[in-house]
Amino acid sequence: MNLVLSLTNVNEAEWIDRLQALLPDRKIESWKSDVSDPQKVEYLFAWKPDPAVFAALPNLKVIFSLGAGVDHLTSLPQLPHLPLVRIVDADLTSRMTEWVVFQTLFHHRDHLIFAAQQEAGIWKDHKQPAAKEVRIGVLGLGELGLSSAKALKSLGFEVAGWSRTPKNVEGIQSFAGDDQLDAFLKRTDILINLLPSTPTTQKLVNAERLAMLPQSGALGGPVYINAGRGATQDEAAIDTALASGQLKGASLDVFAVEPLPQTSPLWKHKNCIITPHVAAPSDPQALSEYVVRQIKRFEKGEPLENLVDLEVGY
Ligand code: NDP
Ligand code: OXD
Repeated sequence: MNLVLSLTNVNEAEWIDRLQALLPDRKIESWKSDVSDPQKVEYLFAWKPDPAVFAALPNLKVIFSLGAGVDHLTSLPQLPHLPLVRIVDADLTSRMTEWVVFQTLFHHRDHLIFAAQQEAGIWKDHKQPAAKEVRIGVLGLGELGLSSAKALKSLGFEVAGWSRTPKNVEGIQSFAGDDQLDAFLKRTDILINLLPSTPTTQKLVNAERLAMLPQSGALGGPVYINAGRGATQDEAAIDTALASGQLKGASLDVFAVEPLPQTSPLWKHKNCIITPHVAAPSDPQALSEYVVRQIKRFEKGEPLENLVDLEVGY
């Protein structure tokens, strides 16, 4: 019934304190310390964990991912076939929705132009389209994609989403499966990527697909925004499209290699906003409460929520 944490590049002590306050009768330890009784550890809380942790804890019953994304676990050959719970939480969802709306409005309202004009002391207006003239396409209409799509719809944008299975959401056009991807891209002025990294989404946003985004839209060129995972995009294709003007702009929070190497050409584009994987940070208080709620459900014999389907990888 004890819990071990294996978190990389995260302030583990803070998480241990929060979890311990919520579960005072359990031993909660860091994998980095000597785990006092590995036989008694039933729960693992992980973010990019040390792969050795799985074999060392023979009685694990549930694995919790610190993130909404689970590719940091599913990519490990050592991952045991156990229930894997990911984060779905209102705090995380609203943080992501804020980031997506902020980046969308930034491009929609041509803020790059106005920021450059301010630097040069230029007072000059530019024609800006209404939200209803701009077609947004959200790749991945799950927890985060759907919340972002609804928020953008409420601002008046024309919104569609693409997912593996069709959706029926009022006011949001649904495209599903590989067969409908081209049609979805061909009607999209601002492409927002909130896909998980799975075997079927690797480099899904590539040169060929970027070229399908219309040049004739109300913004005067397509915009690409990604806060899902870097592995789902071809960074060289994005670099080329930004340099040639095929992409009018981009906002990128996630990259194939993080931190983004200094040698990446993406840093240099004036029309590309880069944030360091901060679109939706995991809040220790909100998410500790979530994990503890799941542990209590499990121990009462209730079903765990937000289980990952290990066959599809998300
Ligand atoms: P969900 O699992 O709720 O949603 C995933 C969506 O992607 C679903 O709509 C799913 O389709 C769709 N999808 C998956 N594979 C395919 C495919 N092959 N073709 C078409 N659609 C596909 O995940 P969340 O919305 O909670 O999170 C999305 C991702 O956001 C996470 O996996 C993580 O990588 C990233 N993330 C990034 C953060 C950041 O700070 N940058 C923070 C948190 C998460 P269907 O609905 O049919 O199943
Ligand atoms: C997550 C993330 O998956 O922060 O939650 O990327």
